[in-house]
Amino acid sequence: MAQVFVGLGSNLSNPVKQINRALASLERLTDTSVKSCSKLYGSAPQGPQNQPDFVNAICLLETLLSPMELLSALQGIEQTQGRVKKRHWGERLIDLDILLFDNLTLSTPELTIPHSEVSNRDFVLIPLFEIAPDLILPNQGSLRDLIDQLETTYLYPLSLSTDLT
Ligand code: ROI
Repeated sequence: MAQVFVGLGSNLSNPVKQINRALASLERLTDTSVKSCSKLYGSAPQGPQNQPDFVNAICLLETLLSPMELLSALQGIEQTQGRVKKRHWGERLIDLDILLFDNLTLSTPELTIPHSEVSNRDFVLIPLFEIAPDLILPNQGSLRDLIDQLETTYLYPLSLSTDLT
């Protein structure tokens, strides 16, 4: 079983509902189970500022799927849920990213693991810290140090948990 951290983000059409729908779909994936989930966080948009705040969360999966199989499963969930990509770094209904896949490093045109933006995104690092405080990232050191290096954070807990926690 591989341990995989997946990031969830949404800033359109009731983001909390979108995140919970995606989590329910993750629970139904073959050969995969959802082990834990962070709380939901509100976060100021990275990229263009003239879009709604995001809701972000992280969950830990255990899976027998390969990275590419998991990627296409996540893309399937995004498609069924109705992913709309309006502009680069713009608003989205649901975004599911493979952040870490065991200690694997992988760089192909389709998939980069660890996700290239993990180490500088507060909306990834802080929810990740909530469920895996002792995590060491391949080639990037400890999660704790990465968080210490964040300059500012624009993250606020939503005092809501996912339907699964
Ligand atoms: N900004 C925040 N705060 N959260 C996201 O999930 C997110 N996702 C993105 C871009 C548009 C880069 N900005 C984001 O893809």
